Amino acid sequence: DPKLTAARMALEEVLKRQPKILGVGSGTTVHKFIDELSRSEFTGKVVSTSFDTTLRLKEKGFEVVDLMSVNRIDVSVDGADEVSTEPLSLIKGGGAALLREKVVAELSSFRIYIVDPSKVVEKPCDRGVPIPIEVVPVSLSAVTKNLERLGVKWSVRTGSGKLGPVITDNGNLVLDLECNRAWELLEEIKSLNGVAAVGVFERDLIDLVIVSDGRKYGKDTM
Ligand code: DER
Repeated sequence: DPKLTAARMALEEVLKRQPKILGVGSGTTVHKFIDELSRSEFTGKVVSTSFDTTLRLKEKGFEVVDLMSVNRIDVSVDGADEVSTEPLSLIKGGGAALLREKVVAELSSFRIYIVDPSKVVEKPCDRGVPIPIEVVPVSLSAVTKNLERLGVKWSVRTGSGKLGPVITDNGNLVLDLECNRAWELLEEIKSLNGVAAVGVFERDLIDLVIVSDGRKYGKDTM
């Protein structure tokens, strides 16, 4: 199971660094990491990036510390929807947890991402996944009007089990943007009034990407 393999490789890195506070991302690869972490000798505190991760950590008996109450995080582990290598960057937000994931990454000293080989491409957008953005509901019309002005195709993310749009853990909406045009306009999109987060993590938020086939990108491991 490549997700389990990547999770175990990340756990090894984490235990080497003996973090007092560990940031835990979201998604199915991170689910495997949480399972492995719960069976390890890790004794630190954890901060979460989603209700899903919080409930899973709580279920495993971890003390989940409120993200707002920490000033810094030692190490974080998260997944990604696309890893491009030229330049090294991530597309995240497939699980609609992008805002808190980016907060954790910005507070963390060492950020580890775990992916299976299907996520790794050479150029941004090669994988064909959209770029998610988190939008404050009241600003939806203004944001979509601006996206159309910029020539960016968008769609409101709808989920299963609920009619209408996905609502994030922060009470916001998610728009999925066609990747190529959005990639060219990342700074403009980030600056639109009502856009709370953009699901692209660039080099400054990446320390180590671990692929389950053994490839590693970013800073050398310790
Ligand atoms: O939303 C995210 O960025 C998550 O990390 C997630 O999309 C990762 O995907 P996975 O479920 O394949 O690990």
